[in-house]
Amino acid sequence: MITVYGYVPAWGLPDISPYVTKVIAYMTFVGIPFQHRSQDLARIDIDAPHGKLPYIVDSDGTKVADSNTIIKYLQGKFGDPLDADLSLSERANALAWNRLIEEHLYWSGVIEPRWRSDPGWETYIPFIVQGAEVTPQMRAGLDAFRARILAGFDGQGMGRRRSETVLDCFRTDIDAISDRMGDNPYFLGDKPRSLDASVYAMLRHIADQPQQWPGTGYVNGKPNLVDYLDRIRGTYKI
Ligand SMILES: N[C@@H](CCC(=O)N[C@@H](CS)C(=O)NCC(=O)O)C(=O)O
Repeated sequence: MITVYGYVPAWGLPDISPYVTKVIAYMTFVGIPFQHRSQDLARIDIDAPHGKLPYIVDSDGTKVADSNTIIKYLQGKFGDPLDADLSLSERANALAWNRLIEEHLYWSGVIEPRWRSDPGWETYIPFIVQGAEVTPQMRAGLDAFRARILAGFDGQGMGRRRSETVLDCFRTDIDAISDRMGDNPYFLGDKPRSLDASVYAMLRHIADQPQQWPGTGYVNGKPNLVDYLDRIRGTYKI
């Protein structure tokens, strides 16, 4: 059995991380059994190869980090039922969308509302600790983790932009995703592809996160994205 190491479930999603949710979505789409475990955050830099989640541990002890590398590993081990018939041009297209979603939209649509915004951060804490009482020591650990994430936000560059500009980036990406999807049942057409694990996880996280910010409701204002999220949840129960 493969173990997926992540954070904790929240607001009806398997994990508060979109990348952990993505790996779980992929494994659910293709029917690979797994168990989800919460990483001890005090040990994240010891246990997680990149100090980030997800990573998986296979039953023979093989450890693989990074959601895209994990999916490649799973495709190598179990075959590639979702993408095997894609042409090179379709693969290139899928890669470009994956990068937009994971290397750009993630920062504007997830990190900005949850980690940069002070009210967003206060909203987030009870979910991270799963409702436990937050002691001063825990609070210091949480705030240190926030500083670590915000250092990444700054390093990526999105965090150096004013919030108004970040919001504009967010809306532009969501518009593009909605326009590209059009009436397709799945992002690239009429079949689910591995890219849908990424699209679904990120859009679901953005649409469902409890933080109130100027981007709240933007995904839900796109009927084709709402249909897409409903279709995948209805089919795969994630
Ligand atoms: N490229 C990685 C990104 C993983 C990632 O950024 N995970 C976040 C949670 S959503 C994390 O663990 N961040 C901790 C950190 O940046 O220190 C993947 O696709 O798995």
